[in-house]
Amino acid sequence: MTRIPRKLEETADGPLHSGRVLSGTGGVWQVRNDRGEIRGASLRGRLKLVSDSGVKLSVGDNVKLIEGERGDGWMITEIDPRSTQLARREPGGRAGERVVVANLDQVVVVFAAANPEPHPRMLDRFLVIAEANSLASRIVINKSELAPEQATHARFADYEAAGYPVHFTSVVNGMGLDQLHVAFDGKTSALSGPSGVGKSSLMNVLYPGLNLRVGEISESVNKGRHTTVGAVMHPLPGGGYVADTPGLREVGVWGLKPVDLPDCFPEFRPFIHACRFGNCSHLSEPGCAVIAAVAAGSVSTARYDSYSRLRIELAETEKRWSKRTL
Ligand SMILES: Nc1nc2c(ncn2[C@@H]2O[C@H](COP(=O)(O)OP(=O)(O)OP(=O)(O)O)[C@@H](O)[C@H]2O)c(=O)[nH]1
Ligand SMILES: [Mg+2]
Ligand SMILES: [Zn+2]
Repeated sequence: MTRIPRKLEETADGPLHSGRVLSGTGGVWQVRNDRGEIRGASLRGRLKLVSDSGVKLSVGDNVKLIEGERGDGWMITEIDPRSTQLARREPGGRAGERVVVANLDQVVVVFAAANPEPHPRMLDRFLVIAEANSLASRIVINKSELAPEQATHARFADYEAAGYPVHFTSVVNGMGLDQLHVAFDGKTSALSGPSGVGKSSLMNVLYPGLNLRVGEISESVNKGRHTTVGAVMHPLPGGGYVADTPGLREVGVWGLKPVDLPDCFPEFRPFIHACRFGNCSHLSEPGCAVIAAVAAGSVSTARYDSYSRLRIELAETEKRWSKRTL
């Protein structure tokens, strides 16, 4: 197979430009080029062969483009190597990896202080998924005006202690919006969190003109066809992108081995190599430094509880899958 030269500005096919894939799940993709133009693009024939054998094009990919033959769109001639990727297991529990967004700088997990009530166990799952994909996370607690400030801060103190930046915001009174704006600018962020917490409202108030739909039950509209609903990247006026990732609520901790879970809890890291047994699961072993840290109050009981639940879940999943391949 002939390689397409990466550095050339001009090829036999015409001018080569760079772009970023904004949306699409196969077939036609929406791509934004380095001049800010957005058009439909399809994979060039020989890239399709490559994608059949492994690397699939994903939202967030950086690509090289040429004019399509009929002049009505672009052809994607090359997919640049990815710096990061957020992957999830196939819906329905089937084994297999699916890249949700490529080249992310951070995951921004949004919950509400109230209405709907935040579920810390769900937040922990989102954070583990980000950690397992080696992505930095940022937590946003929106609708802050609906709950007493001190109580809300106390509720999320575990996360600040673990080293996660936590933003307390309100679309209603403007609290925390300036700092959040700075956190998004110039970066590629994946926005996730439960329905109704105000993700779209936040983006609309931070970036007027994005016009994301607010208050619609976006998830239920897509119910039953989650497999075809992919992430959509929105270019931000000041540079950077934000990716809406519907269906991320169903994100599984696919491919994560139980032994890799402790490292996905940043506040465990100082302790995980200090246990008596090298293969300590930190669930019940004598001489476990993590359990000791929980008892001493250096690691939060709630976070440890999330860890032990997830660890057991992952061990069960692993067992089921290994049985299936026998
Ligand atoms: N009180 C209060 N309400 C808010 C705030 N932000 C958003 N809302 C309201 O919360 C509701 C849900 O907001 P959305 O922005 O649609 O929520 P979402 O997270 O995008 O929801 P999905 O798209 O379903 O995932 C709307 O009625 C908003 O007006 C806030 O800071 N305070
Ligand atoms: Mg929304
Ligand atoms: Zn241990």
